[in-house]
Amino acid sequence: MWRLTDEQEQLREHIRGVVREQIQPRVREIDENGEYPRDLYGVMCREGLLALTVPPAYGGRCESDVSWVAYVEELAKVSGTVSLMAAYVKLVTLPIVLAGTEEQKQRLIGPLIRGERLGSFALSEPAVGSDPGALETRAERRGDVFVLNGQKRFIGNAGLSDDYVVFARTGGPGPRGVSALLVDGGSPGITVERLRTMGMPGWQLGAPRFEDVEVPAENLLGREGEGFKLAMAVFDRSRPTVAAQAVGLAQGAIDLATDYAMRRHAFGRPLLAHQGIQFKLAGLEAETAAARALTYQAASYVDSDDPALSKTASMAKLIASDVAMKATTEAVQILGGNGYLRDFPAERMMRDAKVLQIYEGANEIQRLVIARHMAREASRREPLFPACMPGAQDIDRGQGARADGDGRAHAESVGALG
Ligand code: COS
Repeated sequence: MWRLTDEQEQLREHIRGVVREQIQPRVREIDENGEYPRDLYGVMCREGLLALTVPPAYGGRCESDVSWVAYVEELAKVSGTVSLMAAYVKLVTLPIVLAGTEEQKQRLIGPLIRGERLGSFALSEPAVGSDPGALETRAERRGDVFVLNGQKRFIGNAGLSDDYVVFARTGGPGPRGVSALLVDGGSPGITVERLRTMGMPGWQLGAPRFEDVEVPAENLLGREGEGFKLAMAVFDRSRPTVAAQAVGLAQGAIDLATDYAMRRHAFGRPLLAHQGIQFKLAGLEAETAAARALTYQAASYVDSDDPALSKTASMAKLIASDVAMKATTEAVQILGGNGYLRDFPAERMMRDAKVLQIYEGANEIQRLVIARHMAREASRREPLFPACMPGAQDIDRGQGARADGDGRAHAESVGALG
C-alpha cells in the first residue's frame, strides 16, 4: 500500500547518497562544536531536498507526504539535527501554505525552500507550551500596524531567522483570541537569547523577545482570531514528519547495533549469536516497522486530507518517538562501554531521540488528542455491547442514555477532564 513509485525510490536512493557522502562525514564534528551547520543547509538546498517540503503548486517538488516522510527517515537515520533542519522548513512553510494570501506565498515560500531565507515557528512561551490557547504575547492593532510585545521560548532558528511566524493574542482570552503574524526577523525590537540543548547539536534554539515590534497589518496570516486553529492544523500535518524523524533515528540505532553485534564477540561467539541480543533487536525491528506503517498512514491522510488525520498523526508521533527513545537507549546498551563514548554515534542518537517525545506536542498531549477523538467516535456510535452499558435498563424503558445524547455529554467531559 505504501510502496513508493520507481521515481520516488530513485529520489530516495539519491538522498541516501547525499547523506552518505555529504552529511555523515560531518555529523561528529557538528556534535563536537555545536555550531549551526549552515553549509549543510546549503547542501540540502542545492540537492533540492528542501523543495521536497512543499507541493509543486508552491514552487516545491513534494508530490506526496508519503514520499516526504520516507525522505525524512533517510536523513534521520544518520543525523537527527539535519533531519530537524529539513523538518523545520516544513513546519514554517505549512502555516503559509495553509493560510497565506497568494502574495505571502509568492514572497516567502520560494526563498525559504531555496535557503535564501530562514524561518521560525514561534508559538511556545516561557509559561505556555502544551496550552497555546493561553499564550500571552500580545499584538495590538494601531492603524496600519500591529504592535507586538512578548517573549517566546524553544523557537528553532531563533537569532538566524529572516521570517518569524508568530502566534500572538489580538483579542480576548482563550484560543479564539489568538492570531498568526508574519514578522520580519530584521524588525527593530527583536532580541534573542540562545538556549543550550541536550541533543540535536547545532540546532539553533532560542528565546526571542519582541518589544514594540511594528508588524504591517497586511502581514496577518489567515484571519484574525484563527491563529490557534491554524497552529492545530499545522501540527496535524507536521506530526507525521516528527514521527518520520523518530522512525529514522530508531532504524539508524537498530542498524548500528546489529552491525556492531555481528562483529563484536563475547563468550566465544558474536553478540548477535546470543539469544538475549537477538530478541532485543528483533523486537525493536518489529516495533519500528509498526511505527513506520502508522507514520506512512498518517502521511497518506495528509495527502487525502482525511478526517482521521489528527488522531492518526498523534498516534504516529506518540508511538514512533517512544520507539526511537527505546531503540536508541538499547543501542547504547548493546554497544556497552562503547555505547557510552562520544566517539560512537549511539549516545548522540539517544540524546537526539528525547526531544521527539517533547516537541510539537509532548506525548502526554498526543494521548490527550487521541483520547478526545476516541470519545467523539464513541459518542457517534452505538455501544458494541449496549446491554452492558450503565443505564441500559433505563434505555429498555425508553428513558436512559443514548449514543447521540448522553454520549456527546460524556465526550465533552473527557475533553474537559483531559
Ligand atoms: N484542527 C483545526 N482546529 C482545531 C483542531 C485541529 N486539529 N483542534 C482543535 N481545533 C479547534 C477547535 O475546534 C476549537 O474551535 P472553536 O473555537 O471553533 O470551537 C478550537 O480549536 C479550540 O479547541 P480546543 O477547545 O480543543 O482547544 P484546547 O485549548 O482544549 O487545546 C490541545 C487542545 C491540547 C489539543 C492543544 O492545545 C494542543 O495541541 N496543544 C499542544 C500544543 C503543542 O504542540 N505545543 C508544542 C509546540 S512545539 S512547536
